Amino acid sequence: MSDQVAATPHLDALIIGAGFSGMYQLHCLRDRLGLSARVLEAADGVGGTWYWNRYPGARCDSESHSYSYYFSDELLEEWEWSERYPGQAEIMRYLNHVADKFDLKRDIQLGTRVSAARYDEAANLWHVETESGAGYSATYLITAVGCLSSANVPDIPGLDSFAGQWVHTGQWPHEGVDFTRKRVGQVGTGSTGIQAAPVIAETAGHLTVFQRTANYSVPARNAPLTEEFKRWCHEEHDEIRAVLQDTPNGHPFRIADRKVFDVSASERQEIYEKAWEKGGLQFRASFQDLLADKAANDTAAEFLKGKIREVIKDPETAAMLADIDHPYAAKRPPIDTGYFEAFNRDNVSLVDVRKNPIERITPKGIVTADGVEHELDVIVFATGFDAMTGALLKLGVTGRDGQSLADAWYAGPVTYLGLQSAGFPNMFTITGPGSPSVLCNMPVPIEQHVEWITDCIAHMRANGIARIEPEAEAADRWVAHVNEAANATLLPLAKHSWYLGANVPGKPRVFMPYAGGMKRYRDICDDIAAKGYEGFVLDGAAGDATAGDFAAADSADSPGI
Ligand code: N01
Repeated sequence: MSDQVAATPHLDALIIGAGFSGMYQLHCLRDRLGLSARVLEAADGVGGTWYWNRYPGARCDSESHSYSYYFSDELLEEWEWSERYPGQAEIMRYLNHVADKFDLKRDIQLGTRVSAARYDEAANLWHVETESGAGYSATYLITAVGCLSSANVPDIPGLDSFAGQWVHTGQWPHEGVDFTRKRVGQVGTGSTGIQAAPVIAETAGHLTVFQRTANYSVPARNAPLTEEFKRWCHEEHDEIRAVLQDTPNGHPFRIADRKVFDVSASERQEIYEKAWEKGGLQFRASFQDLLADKAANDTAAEFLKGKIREVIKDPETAAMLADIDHPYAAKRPPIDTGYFEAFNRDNVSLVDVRKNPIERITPKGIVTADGVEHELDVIVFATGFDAMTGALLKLGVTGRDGQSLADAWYAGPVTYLGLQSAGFPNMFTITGPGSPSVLCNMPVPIEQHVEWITDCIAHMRANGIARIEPEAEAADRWVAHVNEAANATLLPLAKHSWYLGANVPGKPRVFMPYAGGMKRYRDICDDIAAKGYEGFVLDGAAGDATAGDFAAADSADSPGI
């Protein structure tokens, strides 16, 4: 265990996780409210998802000037990103810089994995245990474990017998993996696989990509930032912050007002071409109805499939890559640097495991249903995560009356605003299920949650409120609203999406993130707080107002766009 901190029997607040969320939460509670607070972090360094995801090509899909904290002007002024999209190593330098600047490390206990958290009603305290047997108690428990931190390694028979090396992209070895002249198999073609494949192909002897669901991708067009752009970021950070906070998905670009069929087919083609040339997630913002109207979406889907066919030389491979079964951006849309081009290399091949599923792994490699044994030296699982709930449920949380979080969520997560669950007083979740989180540029929802939680705790302390938790009815109404918001978009049409939990066998199929837009969500949270924490029970007394119906989702505001 590094960076040891002397054990403290009781704290005001215990925070689990030292990524973007946990670090800012520590700063707010300790330095703004003056509470005793500590972060417990399983890794040996800060950084959260970026600590673990060191796979080749790991880079953020959000543009660097938006993938930053905006709470400190001084930080914004002193930090300078080098490229349009920040790479994993640069993000780690940034997060370490933040941790040092705000002197956070002295209250972050590394190498400490939480194994249980139990609410003690009589004492109104959370008792937290770690794998090493240490115990803590705290009044407030804040989980900052990230939405994509519980690696999903598929349960394929024979994996243990594999004679080569296998790795998951989300648990990448710090010493790296040498692919030189090796036969590499990559399972998975989500955002991660699409980033990793072209980089692995550069050194591998041969790369075989096992594709279950074909995916769209738009070129990232990463490049070094110009001095002029860097200057603009420093001078205009107030304006950039305003855009980030005003857009439905927290990105630094606005969604066009026009609808797909407002323009002629040739104008549309021109708009898509320009967006393609510009590159990045901004492609989604070309029209406001791309995620609301299937016919509108089809035009973008056809454009992108056409690009795949144009790039790929081998017609059979092109057909497999363009055989995409979901609307564009109904799954998290990847962006890439040379993904499709990689399939034109002699050392890269594609296997369709929708048609011929992986049956087993042998000491030599992967056997598919057609009986072919694909001989491999390394298997890379780019198979994603038990998203949004996996890491939370692994904490072993038990709330009031001995009810576990796993039992409370047996049919899918039930939260109020993604922030709290009924029966788990004083436990807050940053970017939990039911909040916009993964549908946004993450630092934006993270800062909003941290600040809302901080204000809530400040309110409790100022008013002698010992406990806060949602009314069960308010949480149920919120879940209904989350469904309503998702159903106003095309997002649920992607049947194999981790947004729905569909990538993990046996996981309840529930659309988890809030698709009503970050701006609307922020307004709802602020309104609820302004009304005396409507829908929450404060210190045993019901809040003075009952949560309203949150207004119908406006599809034009969908953050998936
Ligand atoms: O994971 P995924 P990811 N047999 O779940 C396949 C964020 N991210 O790590 O679609 C065969 O998207 C699975 O197939 P299917 C971003 O939010 C951010 O790529 O389930 N295949 C799919 O192709 C992203 O969405 C950045 O049919 C199997 C792939 O594995 C999220 O992380 C960069 C399989 C998993 O795709 C997750 O992305 C990268 C099996 N048994 C990622 N099991 C940033 O820029 C799964 N698959 C911040």
